[in-house]
Amino acid sequence: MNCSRVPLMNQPAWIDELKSLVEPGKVLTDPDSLQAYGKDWTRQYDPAPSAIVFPKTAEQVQAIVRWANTHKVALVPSGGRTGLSAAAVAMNGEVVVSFDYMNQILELNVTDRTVRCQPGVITKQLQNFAEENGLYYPVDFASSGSSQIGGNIGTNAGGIKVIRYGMTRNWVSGLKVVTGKGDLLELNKDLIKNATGYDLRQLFIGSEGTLGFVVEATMRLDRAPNNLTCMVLGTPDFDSIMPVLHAFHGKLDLTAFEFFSDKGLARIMARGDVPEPFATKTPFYALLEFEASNEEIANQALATFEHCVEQGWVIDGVMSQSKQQLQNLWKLREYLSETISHWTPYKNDISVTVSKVPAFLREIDAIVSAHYPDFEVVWYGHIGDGNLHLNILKPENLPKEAFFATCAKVNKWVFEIVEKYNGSISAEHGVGLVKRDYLEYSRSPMEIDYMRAVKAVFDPNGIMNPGKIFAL
Ligand code: S2G
Ligand code: ZN
Repeated sequence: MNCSRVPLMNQPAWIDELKSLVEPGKVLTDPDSLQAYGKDWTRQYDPAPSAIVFPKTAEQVQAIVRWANTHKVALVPSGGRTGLSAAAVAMNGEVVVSFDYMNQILELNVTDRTVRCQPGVITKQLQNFAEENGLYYPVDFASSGSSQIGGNIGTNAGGIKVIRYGMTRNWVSGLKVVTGKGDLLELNKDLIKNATGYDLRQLFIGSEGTLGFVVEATMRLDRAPNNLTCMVLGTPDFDSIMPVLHAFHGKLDLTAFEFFSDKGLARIMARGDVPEPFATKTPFYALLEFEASNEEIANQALATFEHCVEQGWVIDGVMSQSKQQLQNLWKLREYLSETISHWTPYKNDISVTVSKVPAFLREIDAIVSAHYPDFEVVWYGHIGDGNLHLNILKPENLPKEAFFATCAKVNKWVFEIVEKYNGSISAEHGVGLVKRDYLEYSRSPMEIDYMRAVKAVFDPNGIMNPGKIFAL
């Protein structure tokens, strides 16, 4: 059943009823708030929610969901609004449910190495809290200073440390959720081992707010890493990067293995606030990180570097000698997303198994170069996980709509190659609206039917983030 799209402004009674469910001043309908809270980091959609509501407790979230079921009003979850697939975009008069006021770290359990927190906790806040307590929250990415734990769970956020630590779903030991029916479920109870049927916690992780809302999460922490050290290596071509990965993976326990192209580096250098890694210019760069917890490991890294140079896979390179230099080298990779955002990039976030990356990227690069001869293509990503970020920069003189329309034409060919390699059309950014119409390149029609059936169980009236992941 599709819920109504009638803007709430025409039905003031509903706004008053919605206001009665939360504290005074926690429902906004002013244009600036609607604009700010009705979108995420995607640029293609014009936000048009009816209202923004700010619950402070799980009970208030339940009341809002029950209210929405009664009035068949769509609800859109809103965390840090750093998403790149428009999963948090509200453009059809929906009510946005923001967790900005459910942002408390509730309890640290040192023995279990867990932190119980509310969904509005900022990712960086959790990382800092763990560090202050001698522990480590290892899921990290460029937007961690703004993203919220609830949104990280909703999209199963990945980022730059997946090669060692996995995705967000590896770090959730318990969830409290409010389903699309308004029921409060406590999932997995923070247990390490719990073989008692379907793991509904894992079902919610990555569901992009289409099954219900996360109202509390217990996150696992790890031991703090020792003396993280980073190398940036210049490679003569793309094909040299994977042998470098295998050479280092065989000798070191990597915590990260990223890549970026010379065009990406040039955009970072143009900022003027990041030191150049070394003078030699190369077409591609690998960035790897490991724990140099003793001198033997550091020497092993240097020996492997020498081996890669002898093999012709690496032309030049640098290894961090201090925490400051480690941070400066990471800026070369982590600043990319924000830096190129000024050119309104058309993004693809695609993945294949690591063994298929060389052939896969060659085919994708050929298609993209053939169809975008006049556009600047910037490659970067988490190549150690098989995850590539393809960014096409908008020419200054080309209107956004024309640019996106031109780029979208090539999606068919790009996603046919993804399908051919059994890859994913969305490795870590989620489906939302942006990738919704391409889902069948990665998921079978039968799988999609099962997903729809699962959604119908948790959200029978279709009020939870309708139109995201799959069309109504
Ligand atoms: C990254 C961030 C978003 C993007 O930098 O790894 O996931 O694609 C991205 O710019
Ligand atoms: Zn990424």
